[in-house]
Amino acid sequence: MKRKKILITGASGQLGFVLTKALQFKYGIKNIIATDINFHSSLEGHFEFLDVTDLIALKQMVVDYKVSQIYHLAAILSAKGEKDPIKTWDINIKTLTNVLEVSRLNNVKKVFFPSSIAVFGNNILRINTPQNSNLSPSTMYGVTKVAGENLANYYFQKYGIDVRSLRYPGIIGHQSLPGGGTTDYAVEIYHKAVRNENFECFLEPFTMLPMIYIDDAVRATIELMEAPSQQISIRTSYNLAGMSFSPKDLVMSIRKSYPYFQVNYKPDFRQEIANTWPVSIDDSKAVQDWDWQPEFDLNRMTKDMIANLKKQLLTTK
Ligand code: AKB
Repeated sequence: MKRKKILITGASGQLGFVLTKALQFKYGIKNIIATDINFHSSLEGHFEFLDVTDLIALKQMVVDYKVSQIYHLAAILSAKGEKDPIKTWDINIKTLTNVLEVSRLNNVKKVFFPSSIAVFGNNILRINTPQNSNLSPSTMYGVTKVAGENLANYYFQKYGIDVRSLRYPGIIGHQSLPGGGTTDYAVEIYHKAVRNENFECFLEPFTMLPMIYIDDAVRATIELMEAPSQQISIRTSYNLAGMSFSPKDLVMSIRKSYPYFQVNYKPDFRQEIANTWPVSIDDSKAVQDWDWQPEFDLNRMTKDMIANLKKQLLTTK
């Protein structure tokens, strides 16, 4: 059997960093090429600087290393994207079309493209948001994800490229910080708690959003990519659920370990984005097609986050 050669874009990002390690573990460190425009100093193995807007550079790398799969994670997220919507459109769409075109022309068989709950906007059922909801996103990031889902489907239908995708909820992990999302508060809050510092939350206390622990997000990605092709019935992007909670729920969970943890609420423009997103997600298609089951609920995640962040604090002291 031909060995997989996997190229990851955005490997220094919040998800990319952890997914790179998981893929290195699963397929062998020699078979993974991690790329980004920034270097994460804890990344091990083969790393290359790559700006995915540069079609020639991407193509060269795919040809040189005989890449057979691409996980394309590089993107601008929802909140940062609203500061410069045109740049967000340019970067998110240009990088995805480059990845798909290079794949088409150079025999890359499989591509992973992350979508997001940001594809949903007003006019949806916000509780258990169904897979086939109307997609009218409220952010440019969401607009690029809707377009990306359709591009993924197009390249599958027209050229037979095995593109697979997940609509990630907010991802929470201890290994790396998110950059520029509406759900970022749910990571930052743990960093403050373990340092015994107060936290200022940019969302209102009862803003319930879909979230997922990074271990589950990484496992879902690999399970989707490993599933037999005939089981994949969604070629735009699968709804994916982990848990749902509000800032208030999260504070209560943290207070089990830090009873005096203080939070004050100062909602900003990100509140308006969150108001248009689902409260919870119906991921029955993922359950049906490739047997998806999350393992982490809020309290289990909190225990794991706190234990790991405490360890990190001790080693950096
Ligand atoms: C964001 O908040 O922009 C991301 C996402 C839900 O896609 N975390």
